[in-house]
Amino acid sequence: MTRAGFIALIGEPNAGKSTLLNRMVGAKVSIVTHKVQTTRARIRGVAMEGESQLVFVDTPGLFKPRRRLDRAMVAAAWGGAADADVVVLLVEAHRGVTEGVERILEGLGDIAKGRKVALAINKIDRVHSPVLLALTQKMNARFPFVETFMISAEKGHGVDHLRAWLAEQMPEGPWLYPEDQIADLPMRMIASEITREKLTLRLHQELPYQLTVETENWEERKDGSAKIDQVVYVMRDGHKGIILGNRGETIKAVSKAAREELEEFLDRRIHLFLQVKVRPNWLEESERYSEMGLNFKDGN
Ligand SMILES: Nc1nc2c(ncn2[C@@H]2O[C@H](COP(=O)(O)OP(=O)(O)OP(=O)(O)O)[C@@H](O)[C@H]2O)c(=O)[nH]1
Ligand SMILES: [Mg+2]
Repeated sequence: MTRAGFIALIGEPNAGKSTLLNRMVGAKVSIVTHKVQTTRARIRGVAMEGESQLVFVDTPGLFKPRRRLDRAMVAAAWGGAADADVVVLLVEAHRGVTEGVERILEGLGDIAKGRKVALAINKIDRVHSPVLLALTQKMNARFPFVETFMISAEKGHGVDHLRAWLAEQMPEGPWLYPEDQIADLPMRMIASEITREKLTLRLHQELPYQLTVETENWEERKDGSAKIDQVVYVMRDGHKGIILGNRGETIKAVSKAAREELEEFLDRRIHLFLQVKVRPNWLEESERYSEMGLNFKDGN
């Protein structure tokens, strides 16, 4: 008898949701950075555990939204939780019950009505065990989690145990994806995300938030390689200058890093061309949202 279902990973920005998704899938499907608000839309990764197919849904971090993009991201995250069979709330071991975690706990009541909610205390590599015990008790006093796991998504501690438990929770039924599929995200979007990750890692302060990357053209070549054209949208001339860098060195380095990762992911040669365009109002353009996989109206 086969099983299959959806597992939503939710939590504050930077909790390690994307890191966990990638580890579960065994490949880098969702981008990861040390900065908050890296993931912008729901990203599905598929993992197999025995006869169970686990479809992990990585979501944007949950935080107090201020701008349209924030609101669309937070709506996508809660929507992911509401659509799942099991929800896993990730909290950071060393940060404990923050204000942000409190706010998520308030929203969990409704979500728990139709599904199981488990707690995963992540980044246990950063704390000593007494802290974990106290945090487990505190969290479980606030919300009736069906199970608590202590993990390090980065180092892999406790992840097998979590995966095995999740496999048992999946409803009986046919698999939802071919056995060898690891992600449900168009290649052009994966390509845009990789470039956005490299930009985010290189740029400082608020800038990563103010840009978006789109794959405009994807051309298959006879020699087996592909030519990919991407546009980086920014809001101001000054931002364009920062992204280009002195004599174009920043954009060159980003382009090289993104190309190398894409080549590894696709196992073929890639020619990547990046163009930076100033678009003062892109955060208010519905097309930008659909390209990101978000619902523009959710940002109202
Ligand atoms: N020490 C430690 N760091 C971790 C662990 N898991 C994730 N990280 C780091 O935490 C940072 C954030 O990880 P992400 O996976 O991008 O977090 P996220 O929850 O997806 O963040 P958003 O997409 O912004 O909501 C990265 O620098 C990770 O390397 C862990 O188990 N231990
Ligand atoms: Mg993420």
